[in-house]
Amino acid sequence: MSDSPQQTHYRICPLCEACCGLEIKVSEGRVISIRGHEADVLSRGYICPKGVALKDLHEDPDRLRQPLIKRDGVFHEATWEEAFAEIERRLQPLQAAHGRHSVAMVAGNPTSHKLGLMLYYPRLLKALGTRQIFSAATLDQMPRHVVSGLLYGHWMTVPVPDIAHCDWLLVLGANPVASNGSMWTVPDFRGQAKALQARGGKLLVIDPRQTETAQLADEHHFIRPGGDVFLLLGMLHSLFAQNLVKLGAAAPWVDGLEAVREAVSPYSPEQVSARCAVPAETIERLARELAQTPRAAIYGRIGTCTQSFGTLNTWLIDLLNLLSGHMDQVGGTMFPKAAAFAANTLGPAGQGRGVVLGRHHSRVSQAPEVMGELPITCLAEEIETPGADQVRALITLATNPVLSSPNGARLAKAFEGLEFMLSLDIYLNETSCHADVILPGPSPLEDLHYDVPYPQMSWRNHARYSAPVFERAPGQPEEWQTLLRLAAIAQGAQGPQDTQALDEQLFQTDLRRLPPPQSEAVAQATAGLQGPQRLLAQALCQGPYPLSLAEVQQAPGGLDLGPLTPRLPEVLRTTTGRIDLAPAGLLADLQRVPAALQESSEALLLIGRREVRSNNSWMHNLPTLAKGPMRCTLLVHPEDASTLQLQHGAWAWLALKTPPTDAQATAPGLRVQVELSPRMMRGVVSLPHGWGHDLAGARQQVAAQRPGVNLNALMSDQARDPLSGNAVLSGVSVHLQALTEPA
Ligand SMILES: Nc1nc2c(c(=O)[nH]1)N[C@H]1C(S)=C(S)[C@@H](COP(=O)(O)OP(=O)(O)OC[C@H]3O[C@@H](n4cnc5c(=O)[nH]c(N)nc54)[C@H](O)[C@@H]3O)O[C@H]1N2
Ligand SMILES: Nc1nc2c(c(=O)[nH]1)N[C@H]1C(S)=C(S)[C@@H](COP(=O)(O)OP(=O)(O)OC[C@H]3O[C@@H](n4cnc5c(=O)[nH]c(N)nc54)[C@H](O)[C@@H]3O)O[C@H]1N2
Ligand code: SF4
Ligand SMILES: [Mo]
Repeated sequence: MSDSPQQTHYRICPLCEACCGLEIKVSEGRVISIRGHEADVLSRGYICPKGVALKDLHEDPDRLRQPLIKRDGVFHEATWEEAFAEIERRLQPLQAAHGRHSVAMVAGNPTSHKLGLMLYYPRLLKALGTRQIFSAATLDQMPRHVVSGLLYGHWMTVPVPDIAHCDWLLVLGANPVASNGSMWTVPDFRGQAKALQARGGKLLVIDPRQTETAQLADEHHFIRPGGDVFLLLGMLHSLFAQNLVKLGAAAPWVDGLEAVREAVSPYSPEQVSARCAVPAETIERLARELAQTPRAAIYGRIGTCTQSFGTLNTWLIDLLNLLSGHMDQVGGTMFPKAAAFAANTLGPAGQGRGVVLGRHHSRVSQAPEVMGELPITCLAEEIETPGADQVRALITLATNPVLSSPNGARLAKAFEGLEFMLSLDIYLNETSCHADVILPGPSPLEDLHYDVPYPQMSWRNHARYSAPVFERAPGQPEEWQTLLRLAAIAQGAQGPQDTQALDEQLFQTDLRRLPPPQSEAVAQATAGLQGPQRLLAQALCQGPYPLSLAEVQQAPGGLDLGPLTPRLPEVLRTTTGRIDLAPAGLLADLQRVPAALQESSEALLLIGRREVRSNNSWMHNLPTLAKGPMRCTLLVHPEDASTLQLQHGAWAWLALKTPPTDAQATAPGLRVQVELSPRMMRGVVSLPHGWGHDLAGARQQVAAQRPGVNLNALMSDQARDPLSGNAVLSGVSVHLQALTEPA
């Protein structure tokens, strides 16, 4: 059988935001090899170990291939029809008795990497009609969406560094060498950064840890966790003080410069230096270099978002790019132009409806809705607290909040109190084990692929499509079909449903809303298609290039749509057609800063970290990634360790300095293994999230062998950025104490 034909498939990796193009060799239905695809227009051959691990994921015996139904506390394999019947039997009476808001929905990170999930999840939400909508966005980038909405008029109008032409790049609170980038699709960041350096440019990193990215940089400065707001205000102050403010290409379109000048005037570098632990001269110099380098950009990411000042930080970063004349400029920070699905390419150019925040509020904490969602840190209380619209049923979609969301133990307990829980997940894990029914998706290699959000944030414009590598297992629906079936159940349908007919109905309804010339073009572009492919063909035809699906499909390495180009004012969708530099809500939030500036910062602070062989909470079950040293360790600076009498490899007790009480109580502490690291800032320790695979009920045999500890069992769900609802996950005050037991 050794002469059996080998096939080569090209497909996009669905595991992280780098969206690398892969070359997958297959023989007799098995993966032989996975490499980076050299001819891919975006990633040009780059790959990381997780891409290679798609083989393990496809073959993982623990990956679910059948629906599971829990009866008397035990999961049993079921047919798809049995599973849908059970959901119908349990969900519909709850909706009828308690109303639509009694069903909550939580979506996780992989949702944004799946075409079918991205396009059909909104259909399920609409069918449910619930306001109890949560996602990982409020553990992550919600501040970015808020600022994009307020300044440029759409949540997804995200400026990214034009790294191909930039000569000075300041990275703040991000570690793209390990994370492969976020809210910025830039496969092979290391290669791009080295090219920048090779042309005489400079990479600078500001981070409480000397990260893998910092080790590559020309300059690294420690910052006291949570100190970014002070540093950024100091830099803006310094731009004004040194008379360096220039608006460049954005000048004709901006308002509010005087309001910004006034707002930052109290924060001289001398004033803020102690609070961020960056010397005043450095703050001044950074501002000067930013303004005086013709092609320069600042990029901030999750370390700047998961703080109580997350939205302010994101705003101040954009202001620095704008006020140094680098916004929308080649080599500065630019707006990608995606071939499909980008709201900032649709409708009248240059003006739009803008965004509205707080259209409703959460029932218990009164947290404002943002982008249609409530903060995920409000989920537990919405389940626990009696009253009208109490959450009684929950649907989770590709998410593991017991490990990924603060106060995971409280969530796990709340899940046990639900009247019904459904998980759409490919594993029986720490979250889905609480469900009554689990519906698995296909293996990623059995799924077609086109990225919806990431081309909107890519370093270069492109359009890439991948066909499935393998056929789906018999009986396994595509996930969009599962979502449509659930939408029908949410609307009261009984018994088996024809998902193709449902899809047809929804599509035709949408088509009728288009004006005749457009509807004809769309009908033509989508003829003979269905499901996500049809919606993709529609989006490509309505997009700014415009393209046919066939054109994209016929380019195995993707279509190169060129470098980023200036887009102001066409990209704007604000009501005024202008950029308000100083939105009232942001100016008001700035009122919290003076008090924070006075706070002392003596405590030991906890931050997280990412490591290239890990992916949040869910790839620890794959043998090729799980090998090597234990990654769930607490990094401690050797001098801090010596003060605390901690040895390398010893066990220590990590607890919150001010633990929450009563219902909000988190784990009293975590038993963590200490790893000495001179790369930590003094007074700061680091523990990664997504571990703790020793909880009863999960079925991930490899992960359970080295479970690690769940950082989010310790984290409080009470700390949020008030504007975005984003959780505070970094810069938390902790106690650390040596334990005497042997390792
Ligand atoms: N303390 C702390 N906590 C954090 C963070 C932090 O920095 N610090 N980071 C936060 C961030 S940025 C994020 S995005 C969140 C991520 O948190 P989540 O959104 O919960 O995502 P994951 O932990 O990656 O879990 C993904 C789940 O999707 C399942 N899955 C994978 N592929 C598929 C598929 O194709 N279909 C279906 N149906 N399911 C699938 C996996 O089995 C897993 O259960 O974690 C957050 N939590
Ligand atoms: N290998 C791997 N890759 C991933 C993931 C993963 O889990 N593993 N997760 C994916 C997801 S969901 C996301 S959202 C992205 C995130 O991508 P990144 O934003 O690059 O995430 P991190 O690597 O956590 O980098 C955040 C950095 O912020 C620093 N930091 C912490 N607190 C502060 C602070 O107060 N101020 C400043 N200036 N810095 C601070 C941390 O030390 C850390 O180096 O990564 C994605 N890629
Ligand atoms: S960096 Fe790794 S995980 Fe991310 S898309 Fe590329 S191969 Fe996949
Ligand atoms: Mo994330």
